[in-house]
Amino acid sequence: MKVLYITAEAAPYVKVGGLGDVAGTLPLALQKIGVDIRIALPFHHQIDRSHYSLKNVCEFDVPAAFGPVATTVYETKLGTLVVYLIDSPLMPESGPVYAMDSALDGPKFVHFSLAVLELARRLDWKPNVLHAQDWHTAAAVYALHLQRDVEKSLSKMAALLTIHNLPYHGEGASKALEDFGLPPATRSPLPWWAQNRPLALGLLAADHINAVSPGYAAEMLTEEFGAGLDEFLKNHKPDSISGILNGIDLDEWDPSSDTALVANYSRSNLGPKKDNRAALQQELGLPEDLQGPIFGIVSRMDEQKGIDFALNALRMIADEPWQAVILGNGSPQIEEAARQLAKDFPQRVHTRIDFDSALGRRIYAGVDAFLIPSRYEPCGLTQMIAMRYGTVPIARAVGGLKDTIMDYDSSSGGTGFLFKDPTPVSLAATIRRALVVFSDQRRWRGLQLRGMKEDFSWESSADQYAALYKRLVKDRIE
Ligand code: NHF
Repeated sequence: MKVLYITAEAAPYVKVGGLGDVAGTLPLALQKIGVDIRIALPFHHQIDRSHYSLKNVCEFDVPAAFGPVATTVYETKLGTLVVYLIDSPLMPESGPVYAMDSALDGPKFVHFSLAVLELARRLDWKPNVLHAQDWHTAAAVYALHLQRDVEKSLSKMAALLTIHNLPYHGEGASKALEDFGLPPATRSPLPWWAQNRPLALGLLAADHINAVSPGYAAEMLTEEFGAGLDEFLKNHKPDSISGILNGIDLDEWDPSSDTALVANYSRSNLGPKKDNRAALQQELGLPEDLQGPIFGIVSRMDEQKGIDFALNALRMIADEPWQAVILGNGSPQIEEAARQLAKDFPQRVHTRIDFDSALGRRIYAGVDAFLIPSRYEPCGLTQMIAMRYGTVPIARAVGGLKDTIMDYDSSSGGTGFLFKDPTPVSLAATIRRALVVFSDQRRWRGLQLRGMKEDFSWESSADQYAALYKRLVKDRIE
């Protein structure tokens, strides 16, 4: 079984969000259990050419309405795992990995998707699974579907599309699909408005669709979370949608060896966590005589993450003792609201508008509870990291959050606190519930220890992906 894992980002080469973490770790976990897997990645300008040893694999043109696109494929290695970096004049020389407007990203990602298929045709190593992620690579799934019945070299290749974020359809990229000769699916069960969107076409064409948690796989079929595609997905091929929970890299996220911390600790030696708490308060100028918990937020600041209403929830519980540390960047309005909270509560709140991974680690270790108020969350990695660091998550009961956090209950325990409605009132009520438990340090410690005991390694997810690949290959051959 040979798997070509195709993604817009992968750590350590280029990482914007959770997809980068997953794409940089899952293939390695799969390789470890014997899956012959390679990664294909656009050669973004953010990838430092001088840093990696690069081999030129092949060069070809990808035809387009505006003329052929000269494409060069390089090979580099992540350990022993082969990574293809695909370069072309359509790769911008500056600017972000993802533009705010998917129309600007259309040509680079549609070209990338088609170039990956062309690479698959040319390699001696013949993939029998194409594993695409999100809209950026969904055009490869659609193109494969259109071509594999007439092209022998592609006929044995099955396609899996993993959904990390359903609402991003790549709607602005329809012009690019047309330019690269990919027709809209006008006579398909897709809603008319989705028939020329890369993600929808990938969903239509994939042999299997999986979400990054079982919870989100089920939610995608509902109006609230289906991003307009719920009816289509509900009526899609039976057994063709499932969920596999993401994992985290347990070596990378380990409070007993994390060098960013002032004091290391573990489940059997939790004491030094409080030194990290005191050090964080000192670092950020927050008073150390606090009786209540410190809440942490480390997040992209956009609508999905619900930071806007979490800030209001904190205002609603100003009568209680707590502090909050907020780190992240994104939407200017949410950034401003987070700054304003710190201005209004200078003795309690520290806001840092930044992407600072070392400070992020000190926050995971130094705070008591972590706020994850997402409006939707396909999997979420921060709750798993928080629990590993003995920090109790307070999260909305959606998607992967509800799959990984057990809501506290005085008789059966639990690993965190879950709330239902994406409103300040609902979150404030849940924080008050957490404050009561925090005031009994013995019960709080139980929460911490149970969370630290959870197994969020990639192993079981990798086994599930391997089994799914096997099934897809078998179905394709039969
Ligand atoms: O964990 C990686 C990540 C998810 O919930 C996260 C999200 C984007 O929204 O799968 O992708």
